[in-house]
Amino acid sequence: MQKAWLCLLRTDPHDHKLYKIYLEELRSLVGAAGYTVIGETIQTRRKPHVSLLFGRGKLEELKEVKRQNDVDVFVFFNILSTIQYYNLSSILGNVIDRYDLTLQIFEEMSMDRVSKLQIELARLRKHIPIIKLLESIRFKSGREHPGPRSLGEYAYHRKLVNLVRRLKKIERELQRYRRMHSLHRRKRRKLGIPTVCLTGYYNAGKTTLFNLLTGQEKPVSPSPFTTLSSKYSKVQGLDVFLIDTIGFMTGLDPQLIESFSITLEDIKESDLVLNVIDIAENNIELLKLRYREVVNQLKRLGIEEHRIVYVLNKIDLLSDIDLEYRVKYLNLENESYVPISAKRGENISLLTEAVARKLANK
Ligand SMILES: Nc1nc2c(ncn2[C@@H]2O[C@H](COP(=O)(O)OP(=O)(O)OP(=O)(O)O)[C@@H](O)[C@H]2O)c(=O)[nH]1
Ligand SMILES: [Mg+2]
Repeated sequence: MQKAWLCLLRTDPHDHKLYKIYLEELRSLVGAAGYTVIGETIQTRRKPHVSLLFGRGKLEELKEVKRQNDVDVFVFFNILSTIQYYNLSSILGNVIDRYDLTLQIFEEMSMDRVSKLQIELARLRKHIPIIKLLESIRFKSGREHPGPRSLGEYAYHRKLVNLVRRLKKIERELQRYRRMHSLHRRKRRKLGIPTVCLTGYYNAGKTTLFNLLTGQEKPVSPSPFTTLSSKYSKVQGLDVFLIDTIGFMTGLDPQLIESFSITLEDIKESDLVLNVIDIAENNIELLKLRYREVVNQLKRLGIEEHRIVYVLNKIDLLSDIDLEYRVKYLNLENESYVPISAKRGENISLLTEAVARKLANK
């Protein structure tokens, strides 16, 4: 297994909790991507170094870490700018940030054409600026010497042109898929069948619930992002169309989210959104952080509160008292929520009743 070293820059010196949760999240993602975590470096600095993220002293420490521990990859929690990425890679070798890590996991999980295209688009959007930077550095250093530009520079330029061409091609293909998608959506609307969408953090149990309600057998697993592209099916015994979607994640780069716009349109266009929450998450602060992340993303997508039902999943792992405590902790007492166990099929009729009621009141 490849050895990974985690790096995180903490910009708020008063934050004594949140950064630990971020690290825990990063650790589980790094594990899911198939690396073994062998250590971590955290630096507190109010302002990130513009071109290095960490301070120079800390980077010297990291160089030493690499030498002593044979690190295969440095994984940064912070999203790196093009120049930071370029400099850190030159100093430390293989460097990735949370964005790259997420893409790596997505790639592992992607089965269908739309997901693959969306991932490639996200990758190109990130890498084209880096190649551009490399090219401009080479060009500048080339200008210092008389004579024609070297073959190396030419190759870089060609590469860039090809990548931009590929990016445009993917954007066009995804645009075609998007049009096809909205056509399907309009057809469903004409039939008068309401659409209900399952959203939530990765691993919340969305697909387990989807399978239970529709009789499908879509893949379910404890690894993050098992579902990448939306799945669609009629609910058994209810005149409702159900959509299963990609899971959310803390601090996902907007560019990455933008690349998955087809999926996001499914959420936006739904009559009702089921916000599936793993209410049994061991770390109660992580539970809150994840809950807030999804709530914020839904707000950003313009989903109004009256269109949301909170589905508190995995109650088979909790006592009634614990469940009650957590409902209060998340301030959900006055919201419309249903505690269920998708795995055991507990309270499913309560959920379908709540869905039918909400749809009738629309
Ligand atoms: N104990 C328990 N485990 C559950 C329940 N629902 C789902 N799980 C487990 O939680 C894990 C994640 O389930 P999924 O249905 O794949 O979750 P998801 O939200 O679709 O995850 P992504 O597709 O990765 O976003 C699996 O190991 C399921 O078996 C439940 O009600 N109780
Ligand atoms: Mg899923």
